[in-house]
Amino acid sequence: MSIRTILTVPDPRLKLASKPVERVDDDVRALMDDMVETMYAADGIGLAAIQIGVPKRVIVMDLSDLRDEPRYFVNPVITPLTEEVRPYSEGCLSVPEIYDEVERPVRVKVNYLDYDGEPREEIAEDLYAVCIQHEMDHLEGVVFIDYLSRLKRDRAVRRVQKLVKTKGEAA
Ligand code: GNR
Ligand code: NI
Repeated sequence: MSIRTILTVPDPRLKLASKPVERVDDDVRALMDDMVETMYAADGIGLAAIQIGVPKRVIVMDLSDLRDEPRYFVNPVITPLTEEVRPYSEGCLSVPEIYDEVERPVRVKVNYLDYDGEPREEIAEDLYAVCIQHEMDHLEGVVFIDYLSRLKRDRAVRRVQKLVKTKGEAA
């Protein structure tokens, strides 16, 4: 297992639509293992493969307090179950230190293949619903700041560029 570098905006790879996985094999499981290690190292609650530069429809997540309940989603599909939306202050490992409110449906159905390639279906609510929709967006090349005003988005990108630059100089 290894910790991979997380891409940050405005990296053009974050705009790519990711491709479906044909088979959940050991290569895909090795990718998911690296993603979970990378997510834990960065203190995130979710990570999409494109965030480490791999354009495959793979997501990992851990919403547990002890950070010992990793979940794996291959080729996920979500269906909104309500028109009711709720705002939540979102962050993203690809937009470090920026937080802003995004409105999303409060309940969605999630169909996906798990770590063993078995099909699963779940109902997501609360933070799970927020996170899976945030991650699904990454698979389509969408980052949460794309929902903000042009002004806020441009400001966020510039702040991230500055942050990455100063961190790079410190290293
Ligand atoms: O770690 C993360 N926290 C978070 C907080 C609110 C809404 C969504 C998220 S997902 C984010 C990790 C990430 O960037 N996943 O793509
Ligand atoms: Ni994100």
